[in-house]
Amino acid sequence: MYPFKEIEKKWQKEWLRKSSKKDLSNSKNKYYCLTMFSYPSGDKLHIGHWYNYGPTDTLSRYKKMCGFDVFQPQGFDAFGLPAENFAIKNNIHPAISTQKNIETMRSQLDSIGAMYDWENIVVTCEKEYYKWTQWLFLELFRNGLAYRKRATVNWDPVDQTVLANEQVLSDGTSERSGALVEQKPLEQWFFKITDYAEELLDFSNLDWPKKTVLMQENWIGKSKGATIQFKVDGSSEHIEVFTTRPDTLYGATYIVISPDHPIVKKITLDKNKQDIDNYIKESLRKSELQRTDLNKDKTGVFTGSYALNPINDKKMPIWVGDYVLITYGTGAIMAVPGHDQRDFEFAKKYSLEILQVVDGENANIQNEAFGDDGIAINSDIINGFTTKEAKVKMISHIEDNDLGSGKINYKLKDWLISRQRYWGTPIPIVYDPEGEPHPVPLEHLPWTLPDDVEYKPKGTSPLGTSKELIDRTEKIFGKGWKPEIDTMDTFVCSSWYYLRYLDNLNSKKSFKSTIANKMMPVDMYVGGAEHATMHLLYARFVTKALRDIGHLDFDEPFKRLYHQGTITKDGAKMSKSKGNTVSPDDFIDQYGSDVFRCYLMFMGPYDEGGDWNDRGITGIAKFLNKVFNIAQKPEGESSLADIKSVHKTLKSVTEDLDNFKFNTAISRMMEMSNTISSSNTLNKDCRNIILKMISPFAPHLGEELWSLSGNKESVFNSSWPVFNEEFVIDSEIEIGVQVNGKLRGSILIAKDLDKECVLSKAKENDNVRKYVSKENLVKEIYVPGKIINFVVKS
Ligand code: ANZ
Repeated sequence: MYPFKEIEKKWQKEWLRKSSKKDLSNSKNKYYCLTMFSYPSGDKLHIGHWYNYGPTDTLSRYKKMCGFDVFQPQGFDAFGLPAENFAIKNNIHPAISTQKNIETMRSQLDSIGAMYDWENIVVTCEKEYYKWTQWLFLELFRNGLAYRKRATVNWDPVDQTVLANEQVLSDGTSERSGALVEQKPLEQWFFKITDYAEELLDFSNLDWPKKTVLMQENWIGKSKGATIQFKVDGSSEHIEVFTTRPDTLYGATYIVISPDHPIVKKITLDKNKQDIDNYIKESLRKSELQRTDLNKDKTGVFTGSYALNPINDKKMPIWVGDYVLITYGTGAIMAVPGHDQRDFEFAKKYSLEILQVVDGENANIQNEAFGDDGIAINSDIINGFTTKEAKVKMISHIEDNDLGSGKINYKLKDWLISRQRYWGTPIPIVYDPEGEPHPVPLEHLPWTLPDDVEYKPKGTSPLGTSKELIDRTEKIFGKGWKPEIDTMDTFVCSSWYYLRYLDNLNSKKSFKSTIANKMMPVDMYVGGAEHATMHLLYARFVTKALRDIGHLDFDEPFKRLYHQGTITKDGAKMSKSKGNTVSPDDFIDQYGSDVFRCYLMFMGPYDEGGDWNDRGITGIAKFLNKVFNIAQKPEGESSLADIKSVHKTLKSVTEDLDNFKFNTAISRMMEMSNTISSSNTLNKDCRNIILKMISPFAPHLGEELWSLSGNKESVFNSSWPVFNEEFVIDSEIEIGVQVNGKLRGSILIAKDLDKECVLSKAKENDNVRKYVSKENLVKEIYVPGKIINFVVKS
């Protein structure tokens, strides 16, 4: 084995020694290559991290050799629950354990040998960073994009904190602790991401995986429909509903309102009150996801009151049912059991009227609702119209008659950012004696996270126990003033870090707009697909908000997005929370960092990942060893076959690198090394190409071999080689020979061989000879370079 330990240590040191902070304000031909930074929550980097960082660095190094001014920063997403839970479990203060973890991870990251711009490091739990996260909060607050509201929130009883909707899984459990999430009313801070719902649906200038775009679209959940007013019979009250199917108004036979709808109290008759109250209590225990689960039994209670269908004055019983959510639409629906499956099940259960008002293929509302589009029936003014036409007609009818109006709704809700935990950015808000919130002025930022806190969770915010924070607030603002004691969701920290990387040492500003406008958007963002709806949506929102406030002049943070696949272990996702991680350190010790990186890239297509096993790693070690030996062959002639192999490989590797196909690039280079290894000498051109080509994949080895062959400058300052067309195009081609249209053989011919020679060569082919003779030959057809067909008498 080549002396990888020595080589790797040497070049890591040398690269670090030579690296210096880039002047990004003067960057030409920039390429901002970003990987999602890691949480220092456990004590070690695992293979999954390496899988994100190693191959992406290969891309960065390649891009640098292609002449791009590559910026590849790295940092730590150091606040938040994972870090805090780790600290609690190990009984050390999160500041200390986080720092320790960062040091370990930093040395592991160094062992990747990536060309990180470490001078631009950000660590989100440091004052120098979170001061500006607080600035971001205040910018949003001043511009009406951060507000406080009492809301029923998802409460994780194990982690003792609120969770964003995105952090609750479809079975109603917390994605982190696995606990069944409860509902709890609390005063919380929100960011108004919903203001951007429409713009966030525009992906036109983004090169993103289709699946991720679809997930964001579904998460934003745009619905076109109408709101319609229903008068409550015998009262002055109205119930407004949101529907995506105004064309089914004639089929609406009852109303369902959410248990938390304020009108419930007003319209419930005395005799129904007890049942309704019990039902409301019961449903408050369920999460939204449990309530809307399509497979769950729908339940409800009759209020005793009726509404009038505005289109025909028919009486409709008003029910309370928890499959209707207060947070969506208007919190009330017109039930159309003939055409909505949830309503159908509800109507069957409680024997409510089911009417058919849309007809179409397979419409049979005896067994289930007919939810497809079709033709309106039993619907007076819209009979005979298609669903699409009927919707338009009905909306104009209700608008003309003041019964309601057309409306667009989004599923997206505002981003709940308050957390009742210690280890996060303090929300820079103080309350006056009347309880009104006020921003902490910029001069008092960073609004520091106090130390005198019992940080273990108890169900209320730990910051409330800090005497220092309370004293500080009163001292600055006056007697009776109180600090906000919640901290921010860690996703706030990561919603803008790509901007801070650009200007990380700026003590006067979060970042300089001129630098951001020059360097952004990120040209290539590589990270896990699990961030499709949270981080990636939040970052887009923050960029757009900062643009509108006047700090940025671009619309999107990440122009191209790529998700590396997941590395599994025995089928399960490798992750710290599952405790099935494999540490890369032992492999690096045994085979070296370059072998390990190449092995990860060789495992399979980069976006597919795979199940971890180390069976093939020795094959990669052999390959790099071979490269090590080839590079040291004496200089001399190279055979045409060798030259061709090198140029052809270069062509494929270049194409593969542009398309993230690291695995096929490596197998091409393996083939090449097999071809070349038996030759005694190597010409200079071939050697240079081989060394340059291997360098992004095995950077330490590449750099060492490049220097051994007499180069003073780093191989990464050299330019990516260009293949010679002449060696890539084959001068010989293979063409098929048919007899009476049936393929009987193939021949290898020189590309410019004339027709006569081609035909006689074809007739000499052993198999073709069996079918073709002078006697039976009728016609000879030759399509140059493609095919020969002999027509024979049978
Ligand atoms: C009548 C109707 C007839 C409906 C029909 C659907 C089909 P999306 O597409 O998800 O926006 N809805 C409205 N508000 C609701 C709430 N707060 N909780 C639960 N369900 C609610 O779905 C909109 C449809 O979901 C609305 O259109 C309404 O049912 C229901 F053949 O109204 B529809």
